[in-house]
Amino acid sequence: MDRLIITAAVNGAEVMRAQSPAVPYTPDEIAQAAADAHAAGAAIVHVHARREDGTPTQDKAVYARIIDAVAARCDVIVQVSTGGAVGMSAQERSAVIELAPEMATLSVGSVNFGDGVFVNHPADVARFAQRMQEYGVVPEIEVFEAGMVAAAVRLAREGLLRLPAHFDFVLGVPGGMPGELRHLQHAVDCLPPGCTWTAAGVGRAQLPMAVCAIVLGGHARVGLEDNIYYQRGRLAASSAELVERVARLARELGRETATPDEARALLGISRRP
Ligand code: KMH
Ligand code: ZN
Repeated sequence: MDRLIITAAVNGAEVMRAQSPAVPYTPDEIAQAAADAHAAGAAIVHVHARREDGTPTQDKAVYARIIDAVAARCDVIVQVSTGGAVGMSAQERSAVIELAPEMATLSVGSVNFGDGVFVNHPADVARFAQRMQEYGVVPEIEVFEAGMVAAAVRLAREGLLRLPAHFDFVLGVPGGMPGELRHLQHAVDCLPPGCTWTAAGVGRAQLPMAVCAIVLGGHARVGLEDNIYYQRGRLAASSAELVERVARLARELGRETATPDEARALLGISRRP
């Protein structure tokens, strides 16, 4: 099996300090959380831009500050969000692609997202994919329902995506596929040959999905975006603490963690910003 790529999703767009005081908001706080997660074993950090008060923004100037602040600390891969927050327009979400980051998320379908709807119109998805090709950005395809894998294959047939690609199975969003092994296994079984995948379990599904991914030969995403608890009743001190546990479990199960450069090789990232 390949080395395990751990992605740290350090803040997201929805979780606020009122829920977890460890959620980073400013570019410096996000970069420090990224560096700490990297030191704990993460090869990729998935980041969302926030304003000073913590509200989500897709302002590309803020993303540029985050990317620079991370690069000043370590060589971890920065994967920016083009998902943003529920309710944002596709236009505001996509502006960050123009920074030509190493990686960006690409959501390929719509899904109920808790009390809201995460809307991804097919025409917008095609534009996001096209822009990522233009700017040489490696996409991570976000899959909230197994049928979204077929949507990605359709994009590839239209020449908007290169296969094999890298997928992120998000399990446990209320409205999406549940955080259970049978759902993860089905999503994996739907993949075209040669694709790589990460499992991101939400809430209490985070740790079990990460362990399933370690054993099945996938990769794992943890962090405060998806889950703020270390264990029942105890908040995680940081995303790094969640990364450190998965890295330790992976080693116990016979998989070493990938460095950022090893992850670049596995995911076909050839260009450093
Ligand atoms: N905040 C969610 C609505 C992504 O980063 O690309 C979407 C999201 C996915 O977090
Ligand atoms: Zn995200």
